[in-house]
Amino acid sequence: MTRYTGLIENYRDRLPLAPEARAISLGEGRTPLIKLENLTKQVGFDGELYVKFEGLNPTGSFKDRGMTVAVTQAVYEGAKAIICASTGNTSAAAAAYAVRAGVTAFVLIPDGKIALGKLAQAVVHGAVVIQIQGNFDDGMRLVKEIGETTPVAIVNSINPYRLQGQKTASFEIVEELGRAPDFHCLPVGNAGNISAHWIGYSEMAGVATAISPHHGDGRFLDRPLTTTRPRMVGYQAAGSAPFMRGGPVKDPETVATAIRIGDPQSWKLAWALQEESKGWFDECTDDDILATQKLLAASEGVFCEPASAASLCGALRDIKAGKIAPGSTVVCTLTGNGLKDPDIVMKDGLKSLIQVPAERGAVEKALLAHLK
Ligand code: AN7
Repeated sequence: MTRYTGLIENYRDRLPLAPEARAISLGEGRTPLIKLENLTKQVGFDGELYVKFEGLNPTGSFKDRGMTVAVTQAVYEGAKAIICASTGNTSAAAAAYAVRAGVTAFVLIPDGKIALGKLAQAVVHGAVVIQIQGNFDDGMRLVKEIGETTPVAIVNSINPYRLQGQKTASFEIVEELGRAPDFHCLPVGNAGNISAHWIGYSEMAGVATAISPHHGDGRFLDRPLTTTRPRMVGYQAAGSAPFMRGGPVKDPETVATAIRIGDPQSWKLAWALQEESKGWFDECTDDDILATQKLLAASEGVFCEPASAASLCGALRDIKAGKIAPGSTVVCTLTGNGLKDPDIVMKDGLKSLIQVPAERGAVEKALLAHLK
Protein backbone atom coordinates (compact mmCIF):
# COMPACT_ATOMS: atom_id res chain seq x y z
CA MET A 1 0.00 0.00 0.00
CA THR A 2 1.18 3.50 -0.77
CA ARG A 3 -0.34 6.55 0.87
CA TYR A 4 -2.55 8.61 -1.44
CA THR A 5 -1.05 12.09 -1.60
CA GLY A 6 -3.37 13.94 -3.95
CA LEU A 7 -4.02 14.30 -7.62
CA ILE A 8 -0.78 16.01 -8.64
CA GLU A 9 1.35 13.07 -7.52
CA ASN A 10 -1.23 10.69 -9.00
CA TYR A 11 -1.37 12.30 -12.45
CA ARG A 12 1.88 14.24 -12.61
CA ASP A 13 2.76 12.90 -16.05
CA ARG A 14 -0.44 14.38 -17.46
CA LEU A 15 -0.25 17.82 -15.83
CA PRO A 16 1.76 20.72 -17.27
CA LEU A 17 3.87 21.21 -14.12
CA ALA A 18 7.65 21.32 -13.92
CA PRO A 19 9.03 18.08 -12.41
CA GLU A 20 10.68 20.05 -9.62
CA ALA A 21 7.54 22.02 -8.68
CA ARG A 22 6.61 21.16 -5.08
CA ALA A 23 3.02 19.92 -4.94
CA ILE A 24 0.78 22.00 -2.65
CA SER A 25 -1.82 19.41 -1.70
CA LEU A 26 -4.47 18.43 0.82
CA GLY A 27 -4.96 14.94 -0.58
CA GLU A 28 -7.74 16.08 -2.94
CA GLY A 29 -9.28 13.82 -5.58
CA ARG A 30 -10.30 10.15 -5.49
CA THR A 31 -13.88 11.08 -4.66
CA PRO A 32 -16.50 8.32 -4.71
CA LEU A 33 -18.58 7.51 -7.77
CA ILE A 34 -21.84 6.49 -6.13
CA LYS A 35 -24.43 4.43 -7.99
CA LEU A 36 -27.95 5.68 -7.33
CA GLU A 37 -29.79 2.35 -7.07
CA ASN A 38 -32.85 3.70 -5.25
CA LEU A 39 -33.47 6.68 -7.51
CA THR A 40 -32.85 4.64 -10.65
CA LYS A 41 -35.59 2.27 -9.56
CA GLN A 42 -37.86 5.10 -8.45
CA VAL A 43 -37.83 6.80 -11.85
CA GLY A 44 -37.91 3.50 -13.76
CA PHE A 45 -34.63 4.11 -15.59
CA ASP A 46 -33.03 0.99 -17.08
CA GLY A 47 -29.61 2.57 -17.50
CA GLU A 48 -26.93 3.30 -14.91
CA LEU A 49 -27.01 6.53 -12.93
CA TYR A 50 -24.01 7.67 -10.88
CA VAL A 51 -23.04 10.74 -8.91
CA LYS A 52 -19.41 11.79 -8.55
CA PHE A 53 -19.47 13.31 -5.08
CA GLU A 54 -16.96 16.13 -5.31
CA GLY A 55 -18.28 17.52 -2.04
CA LEU A 56 -15.95 15.01 -0.36
CA ASN A 57 -12.82 16.88 -1.38
CA PRO A 58 -10.82 18.43 1.51
CA THR A 59 -12.59 21.81 1.48
CA GLY A 60 -15.88 20.31 0.38
CA SER A 61 -15.98 21.09 -3.33
CA PHE A 62 -14.43 20.29 -6.74
CA LYS A 63 -12.47 23.53 -6.53
CA ASP A 64 -9.70 21.70 -4.65
CA ARG A 65 -8.73 19.86 -7.83
CA GLY A 66 -8.10 23.11 -9.64
CA MET A 67 -6.64 24.90 -6.65
CA THR A 68 -3.91 22.34 -5.92
CA VAL A 69 -2.53 22.76 -9.46
CA ALA A 70 -3.05 26.54 -9.69
CA VAL A 71 -1.40 27.22 -6.32
CA THR A 72 1.42 24.77 -7.01
CA GLN A 73 2.22 26.61 -10.25
CA ALA A 74 1.79 30.07 -8.70
CA VAL A 75 4.22 29.25 -5.88
CA TYR A 76 6.64 27.66 -8.36
CA GLU A 77 6.58 30.93 -10.30
CA GLY A 78 7.39 32.81 -7.09
CA ALA A 79 3.98 34.25 -6.16
CA LYS A 80 3.62 35.49 -2.59
CA ALA A 81 -0.12 36.06 -2.83
CA ILE A 82 -3.13 34.70 -4.68
CA ILE A 83 -6.46 36.37 -5.44
CA CYS A 84 -9.91 35.28 -6.59
CA ALA A 85 -13.48 36.45 -6.88
CA SER A 86 -15.88 33.87 -5.57
CA THR A 87 -19.44 32.84 -4.87
CA GLY A 88 -17.94 30.90 -1.94
CA ASN A 89 -16.30 27.62 -2.85
CA THR A 90 -13.34 29.03 -4.76
CA SER A 91 -12.56 31.33 -1.86
CA ALA A 92 -12.72 28.42 0.61
CA ALA A 93 -10.29 26.39 -1.48
CA ALA A 94 -7.99 29.34 -2.19
CA ALA A 95 -7.84 30.15 1.53
CA ALA A 96 -6.94 26.58 2.50
CA TYR A 97 -4.32 25.98 -0.20
CA ALA A 98 -2.75 29.39 0.51
CA VAL A 99 -2.20 28.24 4.08
CA ARG A 100 -0.54 25.03 2.85
CA ALA A 101 1.73 27.10 0.60
CA GLY A 102 2.47 29.86 3.11
CA VAL A 103 1.17 32.64 0.86
CA THR A 104 -1.57 35.25 1.36
CA ALA A 105 -5.04 34.71 -0.07
CA PHE A 106 -7.19 37.70 -1.07
CA VAL A 107 -10.81 36.82 -1.78
CA LEU A 108 -13.52 39.07 -3.19
CA ILE A 109 -17.01 37.96 -2.29
CA PRO A 110 -20.45 39.40 -3.13
CA ASP A 111 -22.32 41.23 -0.39
CA GLY A 112 -24.61 38.62 1.14
CA LYS A 113 -25.78 35.63 -0.89
CA ILE A 114 -22.82 33.49 0.13
CA ALA A 115 -23.34 30.34 2.19
CA LEU A 116 -22.18 30.81 5.77
CA GLY A 117 -20.07 27.64 5.81
CA LYS A 118 -18.03 28.88 2.85
CA LEU A 119 -17.46 32.28 4.43
CA ALA A 120 -16.43 30.52 7.65
CA GLN A 121 -13.82 28.55 5.71
CA ALA A 122 -12.25 31.69 4.22
CA VAL A 123 -12.19 33.31 7.65
CA VAL A 124 -10.83 30.34 9.60
CA HIS A 125 -8.01 29.83 7.10
CA GLY A 126 -7.01 33.44 7.50
CA ALA A 127 -7.77 34.75 4.04
CA VAL A 128 -8.13 38.49 3.57
CA VAL A 129 -11.86 38.64 2.84
CA ILE A 130 -13.04 41.67 0.90
CA GLN A 131 -16.78 41.97 0.58
CA ILE A 132 -17.73 44.12 -2.40
CA GLN A 133 -21.00 45.94 -2.94
CA GLY A 134 -21.75 43.96 -6.04
CA ASN A 135 -22.12 40.41 -7.34
CA PHE A 136 -19.67 37.76 -8.51
CA ASP A 137 -19.39 39.27 -11.99
CA ASP A 138 -18.36 42.63 -10.49
CA GLY A 139 -15.78 40.82 -8.37
CA MET A 140 -14.38 38.96 -11.35
CA ARG A 141 -14.01 42.17 -13.34
CA LEU A 142 -12.14 43.79 -10.44
CA VAL A 143 -9.84 40.79 -9.96
CA LYS A 144 -8.85 40.89 -13.64
CA GLU A 145 -8.11 44.63 -13.42
CA ILE A 146 -6.10 44.27 -10.23
CA GLY A 147 -4.22 41.26 -11.58
CA GLU A 148 -2.78 43.42 -14.35
CA THR A 149 -1.02 45.83 -12.02
CA THR A 150 -0.52 44.04 -8.71
CA PRO A 151 1.85 41.12 -7.96
CA VAL A 152 -0.87 38.60 -7.12
CA ALA A 153 -1.65 35.36 -8.95
CA ILE A 154 -5.27 35.02 -10.11
CA VAL A 155 -6.63 31.60 -9.18
CA ASN A 156 -10.08 31.85 -10.75
CA SER A 157 -10.74 29.40 -13.56
CA ILE A 158 -9.43 31.90 -16.15
CA ASN A 159 -6.12 30.53 -14.85
CA PRO A 160 -5.55 27.54 -17.17
CA TYR A 161 -3.93 25.50 -14.39
CA ARG A 162 -7.31 25.37 -12.65
CA LEU A 163 -8.89 23.47 -15.54
CA GLN A 164 -5.85 21.22 -15.76
CA GLY A 165 -6.45 20.10 -12.19
CA GLN A 166 -10.19 19.74 -12.63
CA LYS A 167 -9.83 17.52 -15.71
CA THR A 168 -8.63 14.74 -13.40
CA ALA A 169 -12.22 14.07 -12.29
CA SER A 170 -12.83 12.64 -15.78
CA PHE A 171 -9.71 10.49 -15.46
CA GLU A 172 -11.06 8.93 -12.27
CA ILE A 173 -14.49 8.27 -13.79
CA VAL A 174 -13.06 6.50 -16.85
CA GLU A 175 -10.70 4.47 -14.64
CA GLU A 176 -13.59 3.33 -12.46
CA LEU A 177 -16.14 2.58 -15.17
CA GLY A 178 -13.57 1.14 -17.57
CA ARG A 179 -15.01 3.47 -20.21
CA ALA A 180 -16.51 6.94 -20.52
CA PRO A 181 -20.17 7.42 -19.58
CA ASP A 182 -22.68 8.20 -22.35
CA PHE A 183 -23.77 11.42 -20.67
CA HIS A 184 -22.02 13.65 -18.14
CA CYS A 185 -24.18 16.27 -16.44
CA LEU A 186 -22.85 19.24 -14.47
CA PRO A 187 -24.13 22.45 -12.92
CA VAL A 188 -22.78 25.42 -14.86
CA GLY A 189 -21.69 28.80 -13.52
CA ASN A 190 -18.53 30.06 -15.20
CA ALA A 191 -18.45 26.80 -17.21
CA GLY A 192 -14.87 26.10 -16.17
CA ASN A 193 -15.64 22.69 -14.74
CA ILE A 194 -17.60 21.39 -17.72
CA SER A 195 -14.72 22.57 -19.95
CA ALA A 196 -12.17 20.85 -17.72
CA HIS A 197 -14.12 17.59 -17.84
CA TRP A 198 -14.22 17.68 -21.63
CA ILE A 199 -10.45 18.18 -21.77
CA GLY A 200 -10.05 15.21 -19.41
CA TYR A 201 -12.31 12.91 -21.40
CA SER A 202 -10.62 13.91 -24.65
CA GLU A 203 -7.19 13.11 -23.25
CA MET A 204 -8.43 9.76 -21.99
CA ALA A 205 -9.78 8.97 -25.47
CA GLY A 206 -6.64 10.21 -27.21
CA VAL A 207 -8.70 12.68 -29.20
CA ALA A 208 -7.86 16.33 -29.80
CA THR A 209 -10.40 18.96 -28.81
CA ALA A 210 -10.70 22.51 -30.03
CA ILE A 211 -10.64 23.77 -26.45
CA SER A 212 -7.49 22.00 -25.32
CA PRO A 213 -4.84 24.14 -27.06
CA HIS A 214 -5.88 27.00 -24.79
CA HIS A 215 -5.32 24.90 -21.73
CA GLY A 216 -1.97 23.18 -21.70
CA ASP A 217 -0.54 20.65 -24.04
CA GLY A 218 -3.26 17.98 -23.92
CA ARG A 219 -1.04 15.08 -23.08
CA PHE A 220 -2.62 11.81 -24.08
CA LEU A 221 -2.31 8.36 -22.62
CA ASP A 222 0.04 6.00 -24.47
CA ARG A 223 -2.95 3.72 -24.87
CA PRO A 224 -6.42 5.34 -24.64
CA LEU A 225 -8.62 3.93 -21.86
CA THR A 226 -11.84 4.76 -23.69
CA THR A 227 -12.90 4.83 -27.33
CA THR A 228 -15.82 7.17 -26.71
CA ARG A 229 -16.48 10.52 -25.03
CA PRO A 230 -19.72 11.48 -23.29
CA ARG A 231 -22.25 14.03 -24.41
CA MET A 232 -21.76 16.92 -22.01
CA VAL A 233 -24.87 18.45 -20.49
CA GLY A 234 -24.79 21.69 -18.48
CA TYR A 235 -27.62 22.85 -16.26
CA GLN A 236 -28.07 26.41 -15.03
CA ALA A 237 -30.41 27.95 -12.48
CA ALA A 238 -33.31 29.59 -14.31
CA GLY A 239 -32.68 33.04 -12.82
CA SER A 240 -29.02 32.84 -13.71
CA ALA A 241 -28.87 31.16 -17.10
CA PRO A 242 -26.78 33.13 -19.61
CA PHE A 243 -26.23 30.00 -21.73
CA MET A 244 -30.00 29.81 -22.25
CA ARG A 245 -30.38 33.55 -22.90
CA GLY A 246 -27.54 33.69 -25.42
CA GLY A 247 -25.60 36.34 -23.53
CA PRO A 248 -24.72 37.78 -20.13
CA VAL A 249 -27.48 38.10 -17.52
CA LYS A 250 -27.24 41.42 -15.72
CA ASP A 251 -28.72 40.66 -12.31
CA PRO A 252 -28.54 36.89 -11.82
CA GLU A 253 -30.66 35.53 -8.98
CA THR A 254 -30.94 32.01 -7.61
CA VAL A 255 -31.13 30.17 -4.32
CA ALA A 256 -28.17 28.17 -5.64
CA THR A 257 -25.76 30.96 -4.73
CA ALA A 258 -22.70 29.05 -5.95
CA ILE A 259 -23.89 29.44 -9.54
CA ARG A 260 -25.27 32.96 -9.24
CA ILE A 261 -23.09 34.03 -12.17
CA GLY A 262 -24.32 36.14 -15.07
CA ASP A 263 -21.20 36.52 -17.21
CA PRO A 264 -19.46 33.11 -17.53
CA GLN A 265 -15.70 33.28 -17.96
CA SER A 266 -15.44 30.10 -20.05
CA TRP A 267 -18.24 31.13 -22.44
CA LYS A 268 -16.40 30.26 -25.66
CA LEU A 269 -14.94 27.00 -24.39
CA ALA A 270 -18.35 25.86 -23.23
CA TRP A 271 -20.05 26.48 -26.57
CA ALA A 272 -17.19 24.74 -28.37
CA LEU A 273 -17.44 21.63 -26.21
CA GLN A 274 -21.24 21.62 -26.46
CA GLU A 275 -20.87 21.37 -30.21
CA GLU A 276 -18.06 18.82 -30.15
CA SER A 277 -19.76 16.57 -27.63
CA LYS A 278 -23.24 16.98 -29.13
CA GLY A 279 -24.46 17.96 -25.70
CA TRP A 280 -26.77 20.73 -24.58
CA PHE A 281 -27.52 23.36 -21.93
CA ASP A 282 -30.74 23.67 -20.03
CA GLU A 283 -32.11 25.37 -16.95
CA CYS A 284 -33.77 24.30 -13.69
CA THR A 285 -36.03 26.36 -11.46
CA ASP A 286 -34.99 27.04 -7.87
CA ASP A 287 -37.93 24.97 -6.61
CA ASP A 288 -36.90 21.97 -8.70
CA ILE A 289 -33.27 22.32 -7.60
CA LEU A 290 -34.22 22.33 -3.92
CA ALA A 291 -36.64 19.43 -4.39
CA THR A 292 -33.87 17.39 -6.02
CA GLN A 293 -31.43 18.22 -3.24
CA LYS A 294 -33.95 16.81 -0.75
CA LEU A 295 -34.85 13.83 -2.93
CA LEU A 296 -31.20 12.82 -3.20
CA ALA A 297 -30.61 13.24 0.52
CA ALA A 298 -33.75 11.33 1.49
CA SER A 299 -33.47 8.50 -1.03
CA GLU A 300 -29.73 7.92 -1.32
CA GLY A 301 -28.04 9.35 1.78
CA VAL A 302 -26.07 11.93 -0.19
CA PHE A 303 -26.21 15.57 0.93
CA CYS A 304 -25.04 18.04 -1.71
CA GLU A 305 -25.41 21.78 -1.87
CA PRO A 306 -28.21 23.37 -3.94
CA ALA A 307 -26.05 24.30 -6.96
CA SER A 308 -24.84 20.71 -7.18
CA ALA A 309 -28.37 19.36 -7.26
CA ALA A 310 -28.93 21.16 -10.58
CA SER A 311 -27.01 18.41 -12.40
CA LEU A 312 -29.20 15.61 -11.06
CA CYS A 313 -32.34 17.73 -11.34
CA GLY A 314 -31.82 18.26 -15.05
CA ALA A 315 -30.64 14.70 -15.65
CA LEU A 316 -33.72 13.13 -14.04
CA ARG A 317 -35.95 15.40 -16.13
CA ASP A 318 -34.11 14.57 -19.36
CA ILE A 319 -34.21 10.86 -18.52
CA LYS A 320 -37.97 11.07 -18.10
CA ALA A 321 -38.25 13.03 -21.35
CA GLY A 322 -36.18 10.42 -23.20
CA LYS A 323 -33.59 13.03 -24.17
CA ILE A 324 -31.16 10.87 -22.24
CA ALA A 325 -31.82 7.55 -23.93
CA PRO A 326 -32.89 4.44 -22.00
CA GLY A 327 -29.99 2.14 -21.19
CA SER A 328 -27.48 5.00 -21.01
CA THR A 329 -24.73 5.32 -18.45
CA VAL A 330 -25.07 8.74 -16.84
CA VAL A 331 -22.73 10.53 -14.45
CA CYS A 332 -23.83 13.66 -12.57
CA THR A 333 -21.23 15.75 -10.79
CA LEU A 334 -22.21 16.83 -7.29
CA THR A 335 -19.88 19.79 -7.08
CA GLY A 336 -20.18 20.72 -3.39
CA ASN A 337 -21.11 19.47 0.06
CA GLY A 338 -24.52 20.21 1.57
CA LEU A 339 -22.93 20.91 4.96
CA LYS A 340 -21.66 24.23 3.64
CA ASP A 341 -25.18 25.59 3.54
CA PRO A 342 -27.39 23.91 6.17
CA ASP A 343 -29.67 26.96 6.50
CA ILE A 344 -31.31 26.16 3.23
CA VAL A 345 -32.63 22.76 4.28
CA MET A 346 -33.41 23.85 7.83
CA LYS A 347 -35.84 26.53 6.66
CA ASP A 348 -38.65 24.02 7.03
CA GLY A 349 -36.50 21.21 8.40
CA LEU A 350 -37.10 22.31 11.99
CA LYS A 351 -40.79 21.59 11.51
CA SER A 352 -40.03 17.89 11.20
CA LEU A 353 -38.58 17.68 14.72
CA ILE A 354 -40.73 15.81 17.21
CA GLN A 355 -40.66 17.29 20.70
CA VAL A 356 -41.66 15.06 23.62
CA PRO A 357 -41.12 14.96 27.38
CA ALA A 358 -38.07 12.94 28.52
CA GLU A 359 -40.21 9.89 29.24
CA ARG A 360 -40.07 6.37 27.86
CA GLY A 361 -43.76 6.27 26.99
CA ALA A 362 -43.66 9.46 24.98
CA VAL A 363 -40.58 8.38 23.02
CA GLU A 364 -42.09 4.93 22.34
CA LYS A 365 -45.26 6.51 21.04
CA ALA A 366 -43.24 8.68 18.65
CA LEU A 367 -41.32 5.62 17.41
CA LEU A 368 -44.43 3.55 16.83
CA ALA A 369 -45.97 6.32 14.76
CA HIS A 370 -43.02 6.17 12.38
CA LEU A 371 -42.13 2.47 12.10
CA LYS A 372 -42.30 1.28 8.50
C1 AN7 B 1 -20.94 24.04 -5.88
O1 AN7 B 1 -16.76 29.52 -6.01
O2 AN7 B 1 -17.63 30.07 -9.28
O3 AN7 B 1 -19.21 26.26 -14.05
O4 AN7 B 1 -16.60 31.33 -7.16
O5 AN7 B 1 -19.33 26.30 -6.26
O6 AN7 B 1 -16.92 25.76 -13.21
O7 AN7 B 1 -18.09 27.85 -12.52
C2 AN7 B 1 -18.36 28.30 -7.93
C3 AN7 B 1 -18.88 27.50 -8.90
C4 AN7 B 1 -20.97 24.52 -9.51
C5 AN7 B 1 -20.02 26.09 -11.12
N1 AN7 B 1 -21.20 24.04 -8.28
O8 AN7 B 1 -18.81 25.66 -11.68
C6 AN7 B 1 -16.96 30.15 -7.05
C7 AN7 B 1 -17.66 29.53 -8.18
C8 AN7 B 1 -20.65 24.63 -7.21
C9 AN7 B 1 -19.86 25.76 -7.36
C10 AN7 B 1 -20.19 25.64 -9.72
C11 AN7 B 1 -19.63 26.30 -8.64
P1 AN7 B 1 -18.22 26.41 -12.93
